[in-house]
Amino acid sequence: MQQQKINNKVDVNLTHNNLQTYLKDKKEIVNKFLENYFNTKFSPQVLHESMIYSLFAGGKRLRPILCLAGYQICKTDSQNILPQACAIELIHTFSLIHDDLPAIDNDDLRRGKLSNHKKFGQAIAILSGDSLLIEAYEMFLQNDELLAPQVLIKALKELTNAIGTKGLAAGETMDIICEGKETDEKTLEFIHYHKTAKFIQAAVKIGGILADADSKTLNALECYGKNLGLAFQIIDDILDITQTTEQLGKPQGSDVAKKKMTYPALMGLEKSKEKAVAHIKKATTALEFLGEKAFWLNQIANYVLTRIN
Ligand code: GRG
Repeated sequence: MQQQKINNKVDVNLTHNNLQTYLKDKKEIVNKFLENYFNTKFSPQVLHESMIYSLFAGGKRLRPILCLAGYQICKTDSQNILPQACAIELIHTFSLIHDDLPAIDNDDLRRGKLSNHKKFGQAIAILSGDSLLIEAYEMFLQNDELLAPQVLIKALKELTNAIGTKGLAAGETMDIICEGKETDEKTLEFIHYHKTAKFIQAAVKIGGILADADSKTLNALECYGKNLGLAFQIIDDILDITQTTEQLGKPQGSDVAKKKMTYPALMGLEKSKEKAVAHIKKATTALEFLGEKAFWLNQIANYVLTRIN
């Protein structure tokens, strides 16, 4: 095991020789925690089945991984914050289930499988989405004895702020009401920031908050997370055009079919890619003062640009 001592305080674990193994290992840790958590069946059985159907349909686990990586800037014992990191994945999965519903995006495929309502019907899909959101709060409050109460409350505020009327809910609403309309870049950035980037930003910042990072580090994580999230959504829009349904695990071209407002629609593929690159540059620049401690966050930033699904 190769370990590197950074500024006499923090050990950065460099056991992974490349990003793919790092992402794979972290994904396994997240999946194991989630499997244990949902191991006990509850009644009604169909609610449990529907929740775990979407939760274990094969997501990348990017948000919990970002949370763990944000924490590891300052501390090494990241297993202590697995409940908080994994709670973020529950909320993400809830948002995907509801996003696919006929009343919202009406998509039949998600993560390479039938979307939740196609498998279980709309009523169960709505209820299992709601249940994942609520269960996330219960999960987030696990291991609370390991964290100072003020730290946990600060992290919870960050999370709630990212998903409610100042975040996910607002972004998704704007996305829906702008469908088929000509909108400007400002509106598009509002949609992207609120429906995607703010939650990604919160994931990485919550890691920093739980590690009791200083304000300079938290500001840097905030800038990194925002720009990473904006790049992530631009690349998502590009992949919707350039990849196959098989590669995406969801219908190809669905943004175009729904006349969604996207960067490729506004400025074309090349300019969109340039914009994503510029956001990634901003994200990594924000972390420069952290040096090697930001190694994995920088690697993840490059991955966001080159991902294929
Ligand atoms: C919070 C009240 C409230 C409502 C939720 C439905 C909804 C409102 C929001 C949906 C927002 C949404 C689906 C945004 C898209 C974000 C995005 C790019 C998702 C894909 O993320 P990946 O690629 O997916 O990380 P995997 O499957 O890998 O986890």
